[in-house]
Formats: sequence, structure tokens, C-alpha cells
Amino acid sequence: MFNYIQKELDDIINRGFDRTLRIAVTGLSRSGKTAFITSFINQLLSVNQTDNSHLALFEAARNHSISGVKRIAQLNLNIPRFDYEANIKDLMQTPAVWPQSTRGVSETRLAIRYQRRNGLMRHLKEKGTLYLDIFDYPGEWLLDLPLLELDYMQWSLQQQVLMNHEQRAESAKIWTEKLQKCDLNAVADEDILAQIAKDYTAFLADCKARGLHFIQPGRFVLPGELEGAPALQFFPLIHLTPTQWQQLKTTAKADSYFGVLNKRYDYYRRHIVNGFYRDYFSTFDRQVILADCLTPLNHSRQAFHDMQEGLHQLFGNFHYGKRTLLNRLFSPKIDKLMFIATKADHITNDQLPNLISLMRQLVQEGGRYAEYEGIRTEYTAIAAIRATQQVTVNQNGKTFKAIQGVRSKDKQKVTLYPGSVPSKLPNNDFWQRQTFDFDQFEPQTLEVGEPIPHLRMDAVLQFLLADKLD
Ligand SMILES: Nc1nc2c(ncn2[C@@H]2O[C@H](COP(=O)(O)OP(=O)(O)OP(=O)(O)O)[C@@H](O)[C@H]2O)c(=O)[nH]1
Ligand SMILES: [Mg+2]
Repeated sequence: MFNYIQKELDDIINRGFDRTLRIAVTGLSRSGKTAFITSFINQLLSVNQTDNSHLALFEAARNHSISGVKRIAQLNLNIPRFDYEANIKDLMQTPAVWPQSTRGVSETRLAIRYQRRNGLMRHLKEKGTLYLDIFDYPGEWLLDLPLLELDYMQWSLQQQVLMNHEQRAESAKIWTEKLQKCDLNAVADEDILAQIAKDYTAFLADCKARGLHFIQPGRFVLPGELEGAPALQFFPLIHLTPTQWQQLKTTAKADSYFGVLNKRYDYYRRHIVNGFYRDYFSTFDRQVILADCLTPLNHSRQAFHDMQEGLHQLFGNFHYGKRTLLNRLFSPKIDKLMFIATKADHITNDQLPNLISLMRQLVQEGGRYAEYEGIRTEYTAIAAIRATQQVTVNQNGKTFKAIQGVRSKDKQKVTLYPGSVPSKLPNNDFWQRQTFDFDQFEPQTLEVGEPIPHLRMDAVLQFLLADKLD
């Protein structure tokens, strides 16, 4: 009888005190979201009752208050499951390969059983469960969110400014020539619209191939099931002045090129972008923002500025509690925000402070610490899947720090000093000197039962979860 009552009581308590946390993993394409989520899940699944030395900074693992972690069925039945198993399988191959670039949305749910340490519940020696929901999606789609705030004319004028960049102007020639020839007052021909949109999409894909990040609309380069849909057949009218816009608004009929393009842009914004926002971004509790600052440094000055522009569109205006884009775009519930510089295993440990400082400059004008109203914010650098080792090298009687790993371009094991990371946004001088070279590395083969090697993922777990596991 006593057991029965005890169980009833336990059930009521558990139901009442379980917690759910939805974590937004935000980042432009190739910033490391999928690697981050894979490692995040892996580190949690690897927590055990004997040795958690690989998660020294994560208190709940260190003091063994976590009794078990499981992947469980997600709540949304219409979204594919995050393919954690496939990513782990990739890492277990010999040689190991990086998880694939993401082509659609997926979701995962974890249940963390833990012993309560604080509050009333600790007296009952009762366990709690923390449910974690995490989404993955192609980074390209993120840059569509700012479109929610822009009408067709505002967006076109913004794209017009971007065209001043040499690389863009050059590869835009084909579609801009066709655009100029199009009489926007004439009755729209579907085939011609489809053709110009195709050329425009080819231009965006070319920008992406050149390492540029500011690509809008993001769905055009990764359409998923919308491939070929008229909703993706429009383009910015970058050749019009504001006066011409006003004229066309009065003269052009609904079935004209101008009318049809306006309608399609609006549809895209209202249904596709807003749907993505509503379904995935409006209900998060905590957010991490990932930025790969090293790869664009390797590409070109243009690639670096382009990424900066993309990040500023999303986060640049987010400071001092103003009602700004990020506040509006992401859940008003967010209470913790972490800016993370990814792939920190590309550099020696002594360069980490520089990398963090560079990221701050990239995501916020001037790199100042933003104090977001009611949101705890932290800045850090990590490697979700550490591909290199830190070593010390002796040369000509001197010792210096270096990294060792299998370089992607020639699959050779190398020991090198990748150079110093600029702590501030690089100036002209920096680009002329080009004194750094950050190589890509191949992941190390993961052994069965071993956790993924990482750098400071435990600090991330601590920041995001500690207060929910007390
Ligand atoms: N050395 C190292 N490389 C990493 C790490 N994380 C990601 N990378 C590299 O960055 C690439 C992109 O990482 P992903 O996790 O696929 O990036 P993503 O943000 O999911 O990209 P999309 O799905 O295309 O938006 C990987 O293929 C690796 O080459 C890391 O921790 N260390
Ligand atoms: Mg991905």
C-alpha cells in the first residue's frame, strides 16, 4: 500500500516538475550547426556514473547528478528526425567523414533524468526529467528571416546596394541583362519569368560557390520540395529608382510583370518565410548563435564582409533592450543567449581570446558587450568535433605551440602553426599581408563507445542546462 501511494505521489510530482527546454541553434550556412547538434547529443549521451572527465566544466556530469540521457520520440510528427545515427556513422568510418550539409528541417528530443539537488524536491529524493528539443535546418534559410521586415521595394533597393560589390556585379550580368529588357508594365509571360528566375538562381548559386554568405532568398539555392514552384520565381528589381517604383505602382496592372512579381514576393514572405519563422523560431527558450569566423578569413576580403553583412542583418541591431529585429524575430521568451565561435580547433589555444574578440566584432558593431534586457549573454569559442591535437614543437632551440591533424586538401598528417587570428575586424593592411592560412582538417575516426573529442562543449552545456538540472 505504501509503495502504491509513494508511486502516485512520485507521478504527480514528476508531472508537475518536469521541464522542457527548446534550444535554437542559429547560424549561417557552414557555420557548424549540424556538427554542433551531433556533438551536443553525443556529449549528453556519453554522461555516465563513473568517469565524466571529458565534461569537466559541466557540473551535472561532474557531480553525477545526471542518471541517464535518452533520445526519445519528438512531439512534431511531420518533421524528419535529426539523423544523429548517420552522422555518428560518418565519424566512425575509416577515414572518418564530416556530416553532410543540411538540406531540410529536422528535429530531435532528448530526455535527461537527473537527481534534484536544490529546492524542496531534494528532500523527496526524487528525480526530475528535463526534455530538450533541438532543430536543425539549412543555414541558407536563416537569412530569409530579415525579409519579414521588408517589402518588395525595400528588399530590391537593398539588393541594388549589394550589387556594387565587384564579384556580385560580375556574375549577375546574364540575369540583369534580361531584367533590363523586360517591360514591367506588359502582361507577364510565365515562361519568361521562369527563365529570368532561373538565371537569378544561378547567380545566387555562383555567389555561394565564391564563399559569399549573404544570399537572399535562401530557399532559391536550397529549394527542397519547392523546386520549380512559382513562389520561387521572382527576383529583385535592382534597376529601378524609388521614383520608378512609385510610377509602376500606379500604372502596372495586376497581371503585368510588375504585378505578378509583387504578388510572388509577398507570397514568399508571408507563407514560406513566415511559416519557417512561426514553426521554428517563435517558441525557443534559449539560443546559441554559431559563427565560423575563420573560413571567410581564408576566402577573401569580400567573403568576410559579406558574412559580416549577413550577421549584421540578423543580429547587428540587437542591443540594449531596444525592440529590434532579433527581439521580434526570436522568441520573446529567450532568457539565455550564447555567441559561439566554432571550429576553434583550427587554431592554437593561445589564439582563442582573439577569436572570441573577432566574433564579437563580427556579430555586433564595435564588438561591445551587448546587454540584452533580461537575457544572460555569453561569448565563447568551441570545437564541436575536434579534428586536431594541440602540440608543442621544438625548433632551433625554441618551443612554440602548433596543431596536428589530417589536412583535408591532401589527406596528409601535418603539424603546423596556422598563424595568429586578428582580434579586430581586419583592415586593408591585413588583407594585403595575408599572413594566415587556416587549413581544413578531417575528423578523427570515432571509436565505438568513445565520446566525440571536443573543445569547450562542456562549457556550452553548463551555460545552457545547469540551472535546469539543479
Ligand atoms: N575542424 C573542425 N571543423 C568543423 C567543426 N565543425 C564543423 N566543421 C567544418 O565545417 C563544415 C560545416 O559544418 P556543418 O556542421 O555541416 O555546418 P552547418 O551549419 O550545419 O551547415 P549547413 O547545414 O550547410 O547550413 C564541416 O563539414 C566541417 O568541415 C569543428 O568543430 N572542427
Ligand atoms: Mg547543417
